[in-house]
Amino acid sequence: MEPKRAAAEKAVAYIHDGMVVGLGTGTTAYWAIQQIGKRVQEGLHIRAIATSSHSESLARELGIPIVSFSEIDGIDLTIDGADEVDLAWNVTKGGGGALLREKIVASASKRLVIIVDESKLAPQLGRFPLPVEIVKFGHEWTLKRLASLGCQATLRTFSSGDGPYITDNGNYIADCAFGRITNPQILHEQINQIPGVVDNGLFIGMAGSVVVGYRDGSVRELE
Ligand code: ABF
Repeated sequence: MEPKRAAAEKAVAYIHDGMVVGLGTGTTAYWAIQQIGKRVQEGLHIRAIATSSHSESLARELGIPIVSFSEIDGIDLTIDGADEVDLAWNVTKGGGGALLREKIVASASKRLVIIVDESKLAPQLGRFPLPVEIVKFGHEWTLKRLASLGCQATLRTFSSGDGPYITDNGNYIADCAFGRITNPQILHEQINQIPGVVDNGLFIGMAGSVVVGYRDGSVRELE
């Protein structure tokens, strides 16, 4: 089985009846949503909150009951992908442009299970450009402030070239190539102090579990 799918299906086994489940975004989370949909069709009773309009549409197609934050007191378990995971389980997210809703859902979750293939494991964060959600107004200045922290900050555009990428929340994404992030906690604080920044893709100390699918076909939860 493909490593991302193996990690996703192992994590979905943690879900039990009555849970409120956070649905991640990305190609790994896609397999988790597919497996959750299968279990719902087999009788699993859950409610779910999605971290993106794309994941919500997929979940609805599969018959997964979608709720909003107005209908729940919290989330029991969120399963989501990542772009990088370091040795302390700090995570870079947002390559899929959903970092803000992902962080809100993760922060409301009793347990966040990160699902990745082994290519996402890194001794230190930074190889993957850090996504930062920024508002449109003054974004040119915000990009300059981000660059002054020591990165190459570029405005994410649609792959079709049709202008800046717009998030589900109507904001822009700046991709910030730091190369190496020696202190993710400090960088997280520095970035979020910049006016115009909504949030960034550093998830510090939020991952409760990390499940990894390997190329040799094995899958395991990191200790
Ligand atoms: C999402 O999953 C994003 O935060 C992250 O960028 C992406 C990882 O990509 P994939 O699972 O497609 O490799 O949660």
